[in-house]
Amino acid sequence: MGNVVSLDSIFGLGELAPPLTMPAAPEAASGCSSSSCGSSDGPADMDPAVWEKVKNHPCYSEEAHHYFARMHVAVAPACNIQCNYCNRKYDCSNESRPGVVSEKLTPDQALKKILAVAQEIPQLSVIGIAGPGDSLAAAGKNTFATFEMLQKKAPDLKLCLSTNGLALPDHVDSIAQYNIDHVTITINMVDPEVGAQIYPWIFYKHKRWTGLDAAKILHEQQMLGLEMLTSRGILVKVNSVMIPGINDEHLLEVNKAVKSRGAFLHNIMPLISDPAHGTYFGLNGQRGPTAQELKVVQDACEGGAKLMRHCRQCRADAVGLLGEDRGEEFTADKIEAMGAIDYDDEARRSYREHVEAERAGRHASKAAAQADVRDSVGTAADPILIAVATKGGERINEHFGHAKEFQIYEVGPNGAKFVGHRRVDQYCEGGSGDVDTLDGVLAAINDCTAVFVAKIGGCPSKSLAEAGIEPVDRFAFDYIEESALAYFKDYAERLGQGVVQSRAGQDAVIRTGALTARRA
Ligand code: CLF
Ligand code: SF4
Repeated sequence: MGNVVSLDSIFGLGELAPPLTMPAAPEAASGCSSSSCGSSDGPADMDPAVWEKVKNHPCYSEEAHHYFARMHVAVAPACNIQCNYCNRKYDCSNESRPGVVSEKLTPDQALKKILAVAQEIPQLSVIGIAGPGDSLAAAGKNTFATFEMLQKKAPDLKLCLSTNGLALPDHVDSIAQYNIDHVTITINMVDPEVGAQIYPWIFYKHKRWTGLDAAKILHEQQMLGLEMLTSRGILVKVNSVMIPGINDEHLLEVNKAVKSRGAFLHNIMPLISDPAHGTYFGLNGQRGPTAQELKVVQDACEGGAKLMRHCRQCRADAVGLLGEDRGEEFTADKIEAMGAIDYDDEARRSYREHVEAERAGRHASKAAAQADVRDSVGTAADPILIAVATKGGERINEHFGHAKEFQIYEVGPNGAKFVGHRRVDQYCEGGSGDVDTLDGVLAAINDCTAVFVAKIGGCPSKSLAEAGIEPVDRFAFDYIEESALAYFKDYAERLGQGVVQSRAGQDAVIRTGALTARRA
């Protein structure tokens, strides 16, 4: 495989060129960029040492997720607890969710795969171990063996792991020793009464524990592990699965508890529940939240631990930008067939320099667009949601019919910010659109006022307009946030004239599970 990848191909530009210049910031623009008002904190919002750790991490920085890729290696099959939303299965062509992988790897196989992917994908910045079981069960043997080799071979890649926290306190020294700067703990409760409804059992100190005892031990280990990591300056993200009727309201308590122990981010994710997955919750009819139910809980937690809203609930062997999965390009037989891989970080270095320069300009241009809206709209209109078809680079650069997900931005008088994403089936296959698929897209973005696209055909445009969602292609290949702010200014004016109606009160359907490469 070659390692020369043009930036045009990375950003998926093509038929239309992007704007070559950035809008200039007016002198009156304040220092409050949109990035400091939303989930995408920038260099002005944090300690420079912390910014260095997060700026290229697609999960820890919302902004970085438009530019950088992660790769998971599935070296940790064992788990020491049972969650009612998990049923680990190996390989299923229709499934894509955490805990599911196609191929389990040894540390040696994992290293070779990482080096192959690093040569091919210059956006790669983070290697994570997230299962398919728990990265620290079985004493974390394979996890640390993989990171030890990787640290020596490819020191520019950041190391990241994800755990349920039960064995975490025993492994904090090793985590520090291998320079693992980013740890995710899945914490769904801080009250064992709630925990007992989520975890039927745990395996701890050579014994199986059930019920309240199990939940109490897990809770204590999670809190202890979190405190031990943050006291050493290791960044901790907390993932919580939102389970309506069980822990939805309780997640506010979780948010407070993890903030007080120094968690860097809190990621509240919708429950993935389907009888076909064979999980306890799936088989017992436990539903996941709707889009607005999730947003209400996330919004209620604003002001506590900072929220992550761009999680894609990846598979344990995911490869690529968060909104894509290129795993099928790097299957075990393809990697096996390769000879020795020469490690070269040149392409990744140039890519990072390019992104660094681009982002510096963006902070000023976002601040300018925000100041313009604040001055001209004031509080005349409530925030709205906009769905965006994008392939990355923070631009509107995807056709409506080719989108497999829409990114959702909330834009209002205080700025524009990413608040989520909605998976959809691709509407246009082989040159023609599918009506049933279009219904699914409409349901997924039904709470949005507009959808921004690089291009859209007449039929879907008409259906969107009939559903009350405005198709907008006039910002094709422009930056998302600046375009959203320009649109909002115009929308507020039209709203005042009675030309458009507010879509407040609409809800949408979340389709859970991660993106996956299409299999033959
Ligand atoms: Fe992987 Fe997790 Fe590290 Fe990211 S994923 S181990 S922190 S590199 Fe990211 Fe995927 Fe969400 Fe995880 S989008 S599931 S939050
Ligand atoms: Fe599954 Fe992870 Fe829960 Fe273990 S901790 S049961 S792998 S979801």
